[in-house]
Amino acid sequence: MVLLLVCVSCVVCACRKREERDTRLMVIENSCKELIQNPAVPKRTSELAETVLAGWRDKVTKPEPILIHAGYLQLREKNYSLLMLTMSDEDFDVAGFGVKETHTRSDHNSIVVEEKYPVFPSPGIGHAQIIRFQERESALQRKDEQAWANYVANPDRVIVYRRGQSPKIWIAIPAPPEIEVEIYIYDFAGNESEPVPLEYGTAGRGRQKCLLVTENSE
Ligand SMILES: [Ca+2]
Repeated sequence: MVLLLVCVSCVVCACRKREERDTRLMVIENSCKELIQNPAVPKRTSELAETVLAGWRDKVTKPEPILIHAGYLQLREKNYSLLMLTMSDEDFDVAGFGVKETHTRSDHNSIVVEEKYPVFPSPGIGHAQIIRFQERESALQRKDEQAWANYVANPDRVIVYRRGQSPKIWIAIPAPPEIEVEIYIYDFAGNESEPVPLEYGTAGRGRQKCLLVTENSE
């Protein structure tokens, strides 16, 4: 009897996992197809979308996350800007993102800023995400390590995150060649994606809409 219950439970669990993967695949297929078919999307981004799509379709769950595109929008009437991550993680456990900035001064000396932001409170993230951030205007504006350690240790972290009360996130607005910015994502198991350059606007069909919003707010 006990064995029978265990078997039924295993079958139900396997069905749920398959359904969950099918739903996630449907979402990722839509966003990847949009990127692949849009001629305005940079070749590097559409190639990453093709890699992601092939990865999901082979039905072998790979744990390494892939960041397809990292875009930003400056909201002139707000005290924050938006980071828009188009990403894929087949086991859906993205924990946060990292930022790598190179600030080159007029004397040609460079300052490199590297920070990791564990924004997501628990596994369950693996698709597109929009995150508020503060524009770093100087390489001296840095992540508050203590505030982030407190945030990660907070047992009510999920509630804090949902209320948008996580500590400040600093990201410089790219201005090459003086300021170059790359973003990558990582998961709870410690797997990291390759970095991609931070670019103005979002990827895909939303790109034009986002650009229009920004231009109209000027
Ligand atoms: Ca993962």
